[in-house]
Amino acid sequence: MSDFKRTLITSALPYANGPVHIGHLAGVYVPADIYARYLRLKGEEVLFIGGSDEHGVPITLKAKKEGTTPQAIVDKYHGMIKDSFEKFGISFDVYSRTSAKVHHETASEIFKTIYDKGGFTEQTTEQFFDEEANQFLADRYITGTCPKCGFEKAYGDQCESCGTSLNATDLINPKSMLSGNVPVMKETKHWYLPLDQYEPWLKEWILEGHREWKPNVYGQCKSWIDGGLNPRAVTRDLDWGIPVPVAGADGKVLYVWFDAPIGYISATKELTPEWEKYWKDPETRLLHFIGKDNIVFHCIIFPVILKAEGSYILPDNVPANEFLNLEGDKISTSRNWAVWLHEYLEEFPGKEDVLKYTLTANAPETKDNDFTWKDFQSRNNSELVAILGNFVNRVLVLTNKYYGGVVPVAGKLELRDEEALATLVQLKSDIEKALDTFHFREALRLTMEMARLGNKYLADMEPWILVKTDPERVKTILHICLQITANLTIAFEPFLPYTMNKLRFFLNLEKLQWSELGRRDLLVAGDTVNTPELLFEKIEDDAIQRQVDKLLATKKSNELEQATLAPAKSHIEYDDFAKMDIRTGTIVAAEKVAKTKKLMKLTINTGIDQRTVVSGIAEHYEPEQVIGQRVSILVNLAPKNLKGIESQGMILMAESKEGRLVFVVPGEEINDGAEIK
Ligand code: B3M
Ligand code: ZN
Repeated sequence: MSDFKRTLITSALPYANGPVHIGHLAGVYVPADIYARYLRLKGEEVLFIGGSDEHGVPITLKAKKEGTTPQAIVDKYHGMIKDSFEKFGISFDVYSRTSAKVHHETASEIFKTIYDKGGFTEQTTEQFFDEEANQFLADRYITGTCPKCGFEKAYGDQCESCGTSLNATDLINPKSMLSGNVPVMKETKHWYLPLDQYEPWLKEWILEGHREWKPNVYGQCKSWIDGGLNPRAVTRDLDWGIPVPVAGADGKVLYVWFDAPIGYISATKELTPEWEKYWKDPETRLLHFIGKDNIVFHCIIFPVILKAEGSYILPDNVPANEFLNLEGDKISTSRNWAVWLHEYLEEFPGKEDVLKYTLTANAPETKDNDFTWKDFQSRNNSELVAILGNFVNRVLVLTNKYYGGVVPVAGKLELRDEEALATLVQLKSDIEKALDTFHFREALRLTMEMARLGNKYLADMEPWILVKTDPERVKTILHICLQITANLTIAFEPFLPYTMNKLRFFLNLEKLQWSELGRRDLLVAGDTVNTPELLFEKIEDDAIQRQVDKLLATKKSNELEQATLAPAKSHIEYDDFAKMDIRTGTIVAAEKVAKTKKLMKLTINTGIDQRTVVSGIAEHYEPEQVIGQRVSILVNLAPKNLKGIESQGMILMAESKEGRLVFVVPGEEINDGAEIK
């Protein structure tokens, strides 16, 4: 790292087709933010880039679904996403968007440069076309079965189940998302990035040159490269996106995965006229923080684009994470199986750091991981409250109580004091090692060790007992505790920035540099501290239960939605229908049929007569509820004996998705006896 002068951190640009959830935060933005804050604390030159991805089929499909324009969709969600990130304190230096003019220009220029160099191949091929919608079916406009894993809802550009990047023509049983029809093949011309030609270079650059990449990242790259790379189309037949900037490309736009990563460059341009320093100077270290489904695009396709253009640096590392699940199930926008950041912000105001803490403590760094509300609660209550909060609070309360808030003078240190202070220094170096290698959950664990150390030291020393017999010794003990507390403001700053802001206020401390971590003189005798408030509050069971219930309700409604309606029965002739004599009627008496659960004996006024009908509604209604109920009744059904009662007809009931039976009722203006036909 020392070969570099500065670091450029990018974080994946979320599609502006929906709000962001905890999976986004855990996989990408929290680790990127921790790293950016850490480098800033070290006084390094660093930029942290973010923005919304506003092109591609995910946007146009969402617009279609909401019955609005793609522009309206991206405006809405870009605003929402940006707001959530701001409130969570994700410390971007710039948060841009790919519909920005500077981005259209930058992406077009890069395409043109490669085009002019002859860096693309042109191919006319047959692509899927929806005749009803009169449109070519790019990427997510088409679904089908993944040829690799058999997942039935793979998209035309990628299978979300196994992560494979696909061409639409690879799909088995392709289907149009527009009409649901089987598409036809139609000729169209596109420009391709000849990835195959870059194979030897990729082998050398990644497989030889970047063995230090995380095993999940290196492994995916290796399997891609070893599997052989094919030319990949970088243009699409679509009406939303950046128009292909060459002659003869009417109605075509740049492929979203061509333009989106260039968004990192455009955002840097938007931020600073010195953008080239960050993108073209080999002394810049470029890092892409992403989720695992984006690995191929950031490690292979984007680098090939940059290489083909020729004047840009390449990523030095791509610390991609695996996925976060929620309560044992894959997070899914379409199934609403997520914890949405904008909702969390409303439901747990002031607890941004708590969520970040939980997500980091349980980060999906080496494998998929699970977020549970129970774990969230216990991380808060038994770690943040019971260790960090408790330690800080006791130290500040005692300092106020014994010394009126003035930092006491330390006497001669005992071995135990020296040991505690030495452990701080050791922990600092361990935390650095973890952060430098993107092991954020380990770094957080070690940082919490620092608070644990303080908590234990304080408990072992028992100043509240000693104060009666050896008040001088107590001064030393609290002096040490205050130094530990001051050190925590540095160590926790990358992880819990809002909380450390508060803690610095309690201690009357400025923001300190990372290099000062481990010092034993961050506060000096005579400095004053303020009366503390609690750093964290306990989260009660009912708050957690509300979240669990909310998810249960989601699960239930998903299941109902999935419960498929019975298919239509086969045709009958009109005469068959005409045989039925259905009338309007009113229930005039009702009683449960003894020794049965389901049956109710009804007396019904049919207009033509009063008759008895035995009906299976007793599990759904009480007799007194149905007296007076209007009904539709089939009066010429052959009588049938049920539990010793002759049933003379059948009332019509509709069955809801939940299996509830509901009366099919004639309008009020119809008298009993009217024929239904
Ligand atoms: N928007 C995909 C995603 O949100 C895509 C990332 C772009 S990064 C340049 O997972
Ligand atoms: Zn698959």
